[in-house]
Amino acid sequence: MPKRYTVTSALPYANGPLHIGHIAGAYLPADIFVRYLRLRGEDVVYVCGSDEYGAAITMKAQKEKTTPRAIVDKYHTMMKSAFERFGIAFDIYHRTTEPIHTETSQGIFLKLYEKGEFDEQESEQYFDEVANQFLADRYIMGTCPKCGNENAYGDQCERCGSALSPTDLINPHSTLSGSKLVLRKTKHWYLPMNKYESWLKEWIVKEKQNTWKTNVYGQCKSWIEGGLQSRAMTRDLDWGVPVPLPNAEGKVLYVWLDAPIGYISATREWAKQNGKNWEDYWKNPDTELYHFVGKDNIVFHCIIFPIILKAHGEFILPTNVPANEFLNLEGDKLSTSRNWAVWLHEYLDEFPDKQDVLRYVLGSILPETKDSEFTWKDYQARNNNELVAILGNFVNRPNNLIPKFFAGVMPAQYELSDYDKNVLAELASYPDRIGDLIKNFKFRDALSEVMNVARLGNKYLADTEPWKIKDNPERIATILNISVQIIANLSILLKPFLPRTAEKLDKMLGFDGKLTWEDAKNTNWVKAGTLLQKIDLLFEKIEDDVIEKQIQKLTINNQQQTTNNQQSQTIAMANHSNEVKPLQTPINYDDFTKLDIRIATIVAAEKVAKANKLLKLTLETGIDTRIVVSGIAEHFSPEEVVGKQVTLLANLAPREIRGIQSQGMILMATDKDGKLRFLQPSEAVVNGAIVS
Ligand code: B3M
Ligand code: ZN
Repeated sequence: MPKRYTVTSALPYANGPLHIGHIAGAYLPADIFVRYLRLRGEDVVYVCGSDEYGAAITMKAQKEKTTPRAIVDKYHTMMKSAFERFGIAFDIYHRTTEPIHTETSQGIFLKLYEKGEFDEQESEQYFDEVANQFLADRYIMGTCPKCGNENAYGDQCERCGSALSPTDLINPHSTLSGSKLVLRKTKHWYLPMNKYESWLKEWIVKEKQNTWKTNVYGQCKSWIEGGLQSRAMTRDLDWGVPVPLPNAEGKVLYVWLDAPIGYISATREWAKQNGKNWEDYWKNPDTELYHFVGKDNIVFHCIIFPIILKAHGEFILPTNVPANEFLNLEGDKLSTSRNWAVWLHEYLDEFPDKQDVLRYVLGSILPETKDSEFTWKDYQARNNNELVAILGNFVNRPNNLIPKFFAGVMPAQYELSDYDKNVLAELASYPDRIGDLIKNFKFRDALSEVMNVARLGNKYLADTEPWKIKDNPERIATILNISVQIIANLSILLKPFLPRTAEKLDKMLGFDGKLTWEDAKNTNWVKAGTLLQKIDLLFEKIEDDVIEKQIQKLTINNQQQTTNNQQSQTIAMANHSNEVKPLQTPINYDDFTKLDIRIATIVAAEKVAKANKLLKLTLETGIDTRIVVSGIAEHFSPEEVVGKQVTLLANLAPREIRGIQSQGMILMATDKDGKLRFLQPSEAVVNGAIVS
């Protein structure tokens, strides 16, 4: 009897594209797990979809000056296609804006409401009188009470990392309208999580100690032991699943309530389309439920969602939540806002045939127990030294030799040496070992064991050297037969990890694809006489220039983004400051053309004796090398200005300052706190370039 499994991967927010950190966190591990279970003949449903509600979406819409609907449509389409192209084998990729999701989540909310599981509470929350709405924490900005950062958010200060709530902020204001905020009463439905503490102590702290990963178990334990608080399950927002109660206008379900219910609605939709009963997958206690997520989602999947399922009363609870840690990139955290990422869709555009290379590299470095790191050089090394040199090389030998010696027909096995027998016995031991590793979420080790099968094959051929054997065709036949048995089993063992490569091997061996994991224990099942197909090289070497280009691209993207971010910050700050001086009397164009403004480079700088404010600067202007005395010594040291390009009013009549002839004036911007900033071209230009 097959066992029934429901497997989920976190629903990604539809507010941006997917990057390799997402993939390594919640998608590739689940995909390996599911493909393995399917090969075992189990009854599996693997569901996912886009998370389309919540402030993450409305903020993105505001930033892109469009509607939440346009944002979710755009990113849902983009993510769905990237997952497909990469080969994540969901049974359904759904979305939370579908009517069946509204119905499912409202149904669960109502059931809890009717059972009296919620506390109705009035509290005071910040209201924006200009935008006429209550604000999500992220829409509120103010000064951090801990570090004084003036740009802290209502939920967190990004400078000092403190978790905040909006009422902690000093001078809170709305990022929507810029206006000051007022406190207003509002009603919400709270889930009293403390009621479930003793149950969680039993269900997690006691029962899950030996089966949940230590990183997951540890986090849960400290949450539970630290005491759980009530959490509001509704929000004042206009983008979300409406609260299905009278007098709840303008209120929607908290996104972390509706999103995990998205797994259930996705299963319902899949069942409807495939003639299945969704309840088998969510209500039958024989079914095992697995949630694959990143570490920032642990609490929601291990504590909050299980409380909801438990409170509802009809659902099964997760057997395991094998959360991963984070993946870093080239020595730094992956970051969407800094554009420090390898974007999945861009990778697939640039390397349309290298899905398996990325699966292999990510599979080898999955952050299973601690954060790990992707670098392009490592990507190149793993491709060239492992995929090409071990797996590709091994397969290619029989692929070339059998057409040459046996006209492409699978040769027979004759008498086996002890060495042959040992190799076959070792081969037969892999499927159980690899299967156990997969079941225990040790995907890295499992993948490296699969590579050991290819290593075994390489060693076997290097030891037996069939190409050197003279006058013993039976021995050559036997060796090549055994090599093909190794390839055949590899084709099965590779399926969960590198599905496209496995398909190529199936093609070589003429398989029809109906193989099971158990078949890989048989070491003599490719029959003599089978016509084998010669296939192209499985992998190709990746050259340095390809890798250099990717590394450069990262740096360029990141710099562009930093400049964009600075510009928007500058605009935001300028808009906020009320100390901007009024405009001066208008001038005409001729007045302006009298000014000769140039870009020049500071090539030397020193302090002017007995003058605190003055620096003597030597400038390369393109026309000449000249001295300018500038009143910036309190803001910059001589060392830090040398090498800077600056904007110079070049035709200001020379004048003597402290006995030095100063020829021109450096133009500076004065910030609201009085700090001086250079005006620089966005990219270096020639000295003498005219500013007009
Ligand atoms: N969308 C958060 C995230 O993307 C959230 C996951 C929902 S899973 C139900 O990290
Ligand atoms: Zn702070």
